[in-house]
Amino acid sequence: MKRLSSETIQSSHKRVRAPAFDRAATRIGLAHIGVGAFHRCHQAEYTEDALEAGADDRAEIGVNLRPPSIEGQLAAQDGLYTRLLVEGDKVEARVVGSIRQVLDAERDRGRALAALADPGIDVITMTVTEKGYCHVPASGEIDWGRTEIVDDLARKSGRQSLPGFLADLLSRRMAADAPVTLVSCDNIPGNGRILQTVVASFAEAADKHLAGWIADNVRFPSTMVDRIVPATRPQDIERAQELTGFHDEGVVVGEPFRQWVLEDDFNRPRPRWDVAGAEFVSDVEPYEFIKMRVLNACQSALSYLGALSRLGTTCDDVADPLLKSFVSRMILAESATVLPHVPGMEVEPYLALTLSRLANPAIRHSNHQIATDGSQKINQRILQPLRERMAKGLASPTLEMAVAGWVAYLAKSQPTFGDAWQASDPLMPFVADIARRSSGGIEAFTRLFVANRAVFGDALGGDAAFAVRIASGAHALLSGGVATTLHGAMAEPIAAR
Ligand code: CS2
Repeated sequence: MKRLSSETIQSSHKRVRAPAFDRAATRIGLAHIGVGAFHRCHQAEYTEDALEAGADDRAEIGVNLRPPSIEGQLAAQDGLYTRLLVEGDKVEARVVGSIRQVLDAERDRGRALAALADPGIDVITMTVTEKGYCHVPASGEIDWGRTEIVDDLARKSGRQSLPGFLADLLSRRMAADAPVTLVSCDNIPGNGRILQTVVASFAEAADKHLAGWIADNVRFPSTMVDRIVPATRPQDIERAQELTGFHDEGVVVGEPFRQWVLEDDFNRPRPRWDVAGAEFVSDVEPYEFIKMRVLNACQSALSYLGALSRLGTTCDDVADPLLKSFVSRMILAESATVLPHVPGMEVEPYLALTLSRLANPAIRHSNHQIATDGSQKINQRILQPLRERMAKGLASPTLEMAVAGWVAYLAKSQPTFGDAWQASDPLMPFVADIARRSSGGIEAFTRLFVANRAVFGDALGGDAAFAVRIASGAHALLSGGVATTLHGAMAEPIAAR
């Protein structure tokens, strides 16, 4: 089987959609940090569409700061890869060519920095996962206690964290007098503000002159990005192979739906992602709130409650009538009351669309994948609406049950609570410690857990009644079973306490 590449694609005998533009005539004017499946199935496809429409001539260079090696995946393929869109039994394959070059910073840091510092690069997008920003989720400030940040501040170069790496990069761009726009495409609210905060705070502590240059020469628009793209499985690679006739190490699989809303704050010519449907608006926050508090909140709640019910993927979860009505009730009766109004994203139709997307049986998005790094996700998805309701004196039994589901999910990963699965979260050392200290008692575990201020903040972390409610929810989920417990939560009144 031939490997996909610029050369082999010329001789393809299958009818595969391939880049309909001259790749050699493009220039590298965009860059992306963190070329994972999500980037390849989202932003890179918007760039592909802009190139194909002849609206832009900027292709991109992709850089990975950490494994997996992007050079291993894409260098031998000249950056080409197949993206499959799947829905039910329909599948559509497209070979994407907007990534012209890839580099692993771990292999050659200097080369990656030099490439990203090229003044010809106008915009650098990034997907580095929520925890990559090294911020405190509850406050959005840089986490000065993070080992990577402490280590990076002690160094003058070769910095490893995202804020440190960007400080190294921006010093080079300062030397080259090359302003740039940095676009966070991760699911954290006000992602541009958070990126700006961590970069500016790090620079302020490391090099005040650089901090001043950044303030004048770097923009950080916020964005809302959306497409469901689970981790690629071996069978996806086989499927792409059947459709295209090529072996491809860079296959990505997503749903047909996609959306991208960006804050219109660029100091370099804006990429023409608008020709592919991206919207440039003055304020992204309302869009982010709706996406994270509806779609992402449903995904997270389902992932914990689904895993506790021994279900495998989101589509299995929403096929369960009780889980589906639980999340619908959580959004409509509770989260919706603290959502902004965005024309075209009204809650009821948006939730209906969300549930139909989540029910797509061709998307195998595993509960454990979504449950990963919950400490970085729960704030924007569940805790923030809960806090806002609490401030209005309103009870939130289903949002709180989603939190209890998270606590029970983490507890069950521990030997004292059954060692049911392996959970993955930066919080795991803390979880292991409090599990040992509470020796199998879920109430004690929950009280210690909820007192974690970096996740819960002061209002929830210091609220003893909240801790008691979460503990009793987690206890019920673990001992009384998921179905009975959810029925109980859905029957509770939600008016003022
Ligand atoms: C998911 C998201 O894994 C997760 O945390 O909730 O990746 C989700 O699929 C995307 O935000 C959809 O745009």
